[in-house]
Amino acid sequence: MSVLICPSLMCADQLDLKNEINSLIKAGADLMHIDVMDGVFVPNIQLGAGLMQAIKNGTGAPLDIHLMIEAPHGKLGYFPIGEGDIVSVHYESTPHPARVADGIRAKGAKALLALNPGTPLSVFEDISDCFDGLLIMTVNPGYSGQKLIPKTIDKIRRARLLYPDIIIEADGNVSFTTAKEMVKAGANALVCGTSSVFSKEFDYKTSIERLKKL
Ligand code: S6P
Ligand code: MG
Repeated sequence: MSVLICPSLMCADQLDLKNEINSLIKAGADLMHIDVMDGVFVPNIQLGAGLMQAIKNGTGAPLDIHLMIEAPHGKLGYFPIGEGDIVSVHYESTPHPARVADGIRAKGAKALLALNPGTPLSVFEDISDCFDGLLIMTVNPGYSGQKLIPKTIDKIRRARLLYPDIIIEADGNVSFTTAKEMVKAGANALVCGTSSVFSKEFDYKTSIERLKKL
C-alpha cells in the first residue's frame, strides 16, 4: 500500500485555496488535511466547518479532518463528514474517544485516535477495535513550522509492530528527511506542511512524487 499524502491546508495560500487544492490533487495528493483548532484544546484557532463544506462543494476533495477541540463528542454534527474522509479525535480531548469514533464511523468515514507526543501508546490498546488507526503527533499540536520530537519516531515503530494493518499517520515536521524515518518506522500516511509540500523547495508534483517514493 502506498503512503497517503495529506497536505495541511493551513499551510496553503488561504486567499487562493480553490486553486491550491486543485493543484495539489492534480499533483497526486490523496486527502486534504484540515486542522480544526478551538483556542482551548490548543493555543490557536484554525479552519472551520464552513470551509470544509465549501471545499467539498467546490472541489470534491476527500478530507483528513484533525479535530483539536474540547468536547468533540457533542460537535461532530457541525462537520460535513462523509464517505472517503478520515477524522482524527484526540485521546486527550474527551473521556469517551470510542464513542466519538462510533459517531465518525456512522457517517461512513474512517476514525483515527490522535495522540499528543506525551501520551503513551498504551491508551489505544483497549479501544483499538473502535478505530481504523492512529494519528501520531510528532510535534506538540497547535502550530506549523515546529521541530520534530525524535522520540515520536519510536512511538510509530512500536505502534506498527503491535498493529500491522492500521493507518498510522504522522503529523508535524514531515520533511523529506524525517518522512523517510517515519515511513521506515511504519507510517503509511503523512501530513505535509511547511517542511515538505509547502517548503517551496520543489513544485507540488515533485514534492509529492518524492514523498510517495518513500
Ligand atoms: C499542528 C497541526 C499540523 C500542521 C502541520 C504543519 O498542530 O496538527 O497538521 O499543520 O504539522 O506541517 P509542518 O511541516 O509545518 O510541521
Ligand atoms: Mg494536523
